[in-house]
Amino acid sequence: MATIGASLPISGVLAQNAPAAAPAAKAPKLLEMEGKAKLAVLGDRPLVAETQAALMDDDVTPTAKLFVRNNGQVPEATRDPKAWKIKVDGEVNTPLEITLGDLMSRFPNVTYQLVLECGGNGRSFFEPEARGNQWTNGGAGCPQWTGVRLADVLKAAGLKSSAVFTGHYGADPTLAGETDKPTISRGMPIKKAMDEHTLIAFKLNGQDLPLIHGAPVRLIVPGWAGSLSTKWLTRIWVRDKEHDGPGMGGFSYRTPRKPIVPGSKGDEKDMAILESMPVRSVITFPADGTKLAAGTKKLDLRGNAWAGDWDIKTVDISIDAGKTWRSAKVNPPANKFAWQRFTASIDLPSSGYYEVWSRATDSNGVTQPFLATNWNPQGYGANPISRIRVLVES
Ligand SMILES: Nc1nc2c(c(=O)[nH]1)N[C@H]1C(S)=C(S)[C@@H](COP(=O)(O)O)O[C@H]1N2
Ligand SMILES: [Mo]
Repeated sequence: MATIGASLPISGVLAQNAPAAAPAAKAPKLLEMEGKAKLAVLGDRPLVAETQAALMDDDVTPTAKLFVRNNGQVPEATRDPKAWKIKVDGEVNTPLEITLGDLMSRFPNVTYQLVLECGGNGRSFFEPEARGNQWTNGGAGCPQWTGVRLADVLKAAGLKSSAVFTGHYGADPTLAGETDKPTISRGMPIKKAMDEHTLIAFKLNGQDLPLIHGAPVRLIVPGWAGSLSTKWLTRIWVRDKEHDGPGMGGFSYRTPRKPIVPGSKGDEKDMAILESMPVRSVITFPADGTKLAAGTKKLDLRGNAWAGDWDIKTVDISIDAGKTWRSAKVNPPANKFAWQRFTASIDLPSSGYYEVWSRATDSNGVTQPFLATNWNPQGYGANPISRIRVLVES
């Protein structure tokens, strides 16, 4: 009979958010795609790949390292990007059908560094397992996006007083290959659509959008679930009520208004749309499992923290399971909705094994919990403290 000890996960109850590279964890399949780094593949059909923590060690996420999340197939590349048409209709005075070329020349072009984060980021930390792609913290990136403000386009169309919500459509076929129905179609309240950082984007890090990231044009709705940031954008429908496309109902992108029993079915009626993503920090250097030379007395670490609609106020580091905390230095964001880099130089009292924890607090005063909380069937909102393990050799 196996001993209890042998089956005990590291650090007992907290092992539910043990780093992905825990001894028992299988090595992930790595992405092989031109122009992309070897990201960890979470699914092939549709293609979903996350950025390993150690690959997130950048101020500005390089295009090669940006995670990929498709819900259907990748549409064919257009031969004439400038002729690509976007329709803006519904509760507007003057419906528009505008080519990408006209859009680029008619409205001011702006560039921001904006976090794009999958709504399910952190899902793997839920216990019991929630349905969906098992993201650790790598369903997020913060590259530079260039585009026009959605607000400018909506103003040009003239919002009617009945306008309350948007509904977004992209050109990607469903997994089954259908083109007559949307793969996913989410939408947001007009207030978020009118935020000056919500973009119709056509450049990523100064280059034309790659096909996999939505070429020739996509939405970027920073701080909220990535599913709002429609790739291969074809239409924005301005609605007089909450949008009801695929991805808007049931347990999709919704979290419980009152906590439910983990693993239970839940009740759709008690779910509310997930809006701002929660505060999160990721230690990006050193990599989990790093061995430090004997005699190492200091650990210089780096990471990123971000918090949906909010800024980061503080990041704290612990090497003793939260008994004591040290403040990290937190850089200001490049602009609103950019992630913030943190650095810390931590004294290591002796050789041996350490778990290094990072815990961010947002400008709203909300801190990352120790465990994924507010369990829900499709697993949104898991943002426990981030952890790496290091061994100082003796
Ligand atoms: N048309 C379309 N847009 C889409 C998706 C999709 O499947 N189809 N996936 C969404 C989701 S769930 C996320 S998290 C982001 C991912 O963007 P990326 O693949 O460029 O990282 O795109 C969003 N936009
Ligand atoms: Mo997503």
